[in-house]
Amino acid sequence: MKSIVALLIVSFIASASAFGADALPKTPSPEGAKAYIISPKDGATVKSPVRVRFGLVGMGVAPAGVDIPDTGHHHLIIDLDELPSLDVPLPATENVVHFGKGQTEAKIELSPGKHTLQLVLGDKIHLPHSPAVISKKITITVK
Ligand SMILES: [Cu+2]
Repeated sequence: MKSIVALLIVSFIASASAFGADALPKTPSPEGAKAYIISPKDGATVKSPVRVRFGLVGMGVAPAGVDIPDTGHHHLIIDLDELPSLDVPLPATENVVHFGKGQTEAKIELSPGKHTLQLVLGDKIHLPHSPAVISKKITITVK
C-alpha cells in the first residue's frame, strides 16, 4: 500500500512538470524572423581569435532585461551537437555564450581544428522565442 501511494506521488510530480504548470510563457517571434552568421562563412578556414558577426532579419537586437516587442539578444552555440532546451532560459556555459548587452559581433578564442557555430536568439530572460529564431549551424576550421 505504501508503495502505491509513493508511486502515485511520483507520477503526479512527473505529470505536473510534463504539462508545465509553471512553464515560462514564450515571447512570440514575428513571421519570417531569421538569425544567421554573417561571417565567417560556412566551411571557412580562419585564425583565432575568430571575429564572428551576427545577422538578424525581421527583428531587432535589444539587451537582456529589456522588454521591447520583436527583439532579442544573441547566443553563440559553440561545438554543441545538440542545442540546449529551448523551453527554459539558455544556460551560460563555455559552449553557450550570451551577448546580453546586445552585441552583434564577438571575438572568440578557438583551438586549432574544426568547430561549429550557431546562433540562438533569446528574449529578455534568455528564453528562446516561439517559434525559436535559430541560425544554420556552420563549421569552420581554425588554423
Ligand atoms: Cu542570454
